[in-house]
Parts: sequence; structure tokens; C-alpha cells
Amino acid sequence: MKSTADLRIALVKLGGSVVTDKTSLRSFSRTHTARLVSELRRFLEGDDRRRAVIVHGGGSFGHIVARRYRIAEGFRDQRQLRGFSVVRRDMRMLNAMIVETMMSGKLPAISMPPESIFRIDMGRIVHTDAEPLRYAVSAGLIPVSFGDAVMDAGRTFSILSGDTIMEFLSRELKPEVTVFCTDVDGVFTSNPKHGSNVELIDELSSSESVSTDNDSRFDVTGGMSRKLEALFVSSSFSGRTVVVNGLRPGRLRDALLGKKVICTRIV
Ligand code: IP8
Repeated sequence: MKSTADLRIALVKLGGSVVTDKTSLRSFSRTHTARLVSELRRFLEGDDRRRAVIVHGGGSFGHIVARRYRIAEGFRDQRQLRGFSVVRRDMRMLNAMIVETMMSGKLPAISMPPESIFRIDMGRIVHTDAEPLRYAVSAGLIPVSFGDAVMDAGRTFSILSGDTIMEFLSRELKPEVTVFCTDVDGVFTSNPKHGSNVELIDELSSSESVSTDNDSRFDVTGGMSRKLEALFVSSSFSGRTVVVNGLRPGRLRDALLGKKVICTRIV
């Protein structure tokens, strides 16, 4: 078994807007997921030191119910318990379908819910134990973690976003490449879904100005400003950090392989 230091790790976030249809409750985007799996497999097959760790978002399995029951705000009243239970169940359903799609694509995926790695207090990760994940990666397994409704020491429960998990896993794993797959071509000067006068930023540094008006109808986890924070932290621990459009064939593969691709590179 190789130590993770000898491995070339790719850390990949599959955004909720790529693996689900965010506008329709609990709709899994199997076709996009299966294609992304085959792009990942192409990358892994190229070198036996390559490994992958996947994190996925909640999309329509997480955000709709979490918003309705205000789960991210922590425990307020008994009525939220039903909502917490539903989000937990639904995220496991989504995770199981993603793991299954990876296994059908001949990738040895294993589910790794965030509470098996992290302890949370007041919405923040306060303790990380990545040892089991490291063993899995060394052995050649592909851990699949996800944003989730989690127990929280100070708030009883809260929502942990996939982007925060990406931040902490990049710190732990020091990946060769970190890729965030979203439903747009990268990071734009302002929200590309809200107007025409927007430009894709090829190289984004923390000094760059990005307007962070979110599509907050769906995201309970902070939308774009939170994502930018996660991108910058991830990039400080990763060889390369890229944001690509996961709905466009070939972009994930090219980003993983370091080829020229339409994307935003975080520098
Ligand atoms: O979609 C949040 O994760 P994200 C997951 O990565 C839930 O922000 C349960 C809303």
C-alpha cells in the first residue's frame, strides 16, 4: 500500500447543480454523473499512482428541504426534526446513486459521510480525522463524501457544505489537482445567470473583484461568496485548482489532465 505522499491525488467536487436537477425535488442527473465518472476513469487509468477523492453537493436532494425547515440555522423547534431526518435520508439516497453510478463505471467507490471524518460546532469544522480516508485512498478505493445535515455541538444540528469539506480535505490530502465541477464555465465577473455583461475569469486570484450575488433561492450554504472562500483555501493546498463546467463533456477530463480547457484557474 502506497503512502498518500507518493500518490497523485485528484480531489473533485461534483456540484449539486451537475449531479441533480436543482429545480425539481430529488431528481438525480444520472446521464451527467455517468459521463463524469467515465472522464474520471480515463484520468485514473493513465497512471497507477493516480487516486481520486470525490465530494458532492446536495442539489435538489439537500437544499430544498433544508431551506424549508431552516436546518442550517440549528435547532429551534421540534418541527425541524422531521426536516433533518428527511435531508439525512435524501442525501444518503443521492450518495448511494452516485456511488452506484461509479461502481457501474468500474470505479471502486465507497461512501464516506462527513460525520465519519469531521466534528462540527456552530457550523464550523472543529476536528478532522482523515486517517480512515487516507487508508482507503492508499488502498485504491475512491471515497465519496458529501454536503450533509450534520450534528453540531453548539446548534444541535446544521448543514455542512461540500465546499467546506473540499477546503478541509485539500488541507489534509495536498492534492495534485482540485477540480470544482459546476453548471457554468467557471467564475464570472458577476452572476452569468443574471445578465449579459459578464466575463469568464481565466485566472482568479484573491485580489480579483467578483460580484457575489447568489441564486439564493436554492443554496442554504452561502452560495458564491462561500464558494470563493473555499476555492482560495483549496488552492493554497493544491498543486492546481480549477473550476469547470461539469455539464460540458470533456471539461473535467481535460482539467484533471492539465490540458487547455475552458475554465477558471485559481492562482
Ligand atoms: O450543496 C449542502 O452541500 P452543498 C448539502 O455542497 C445540503 O452546499 C444537505 C444542503
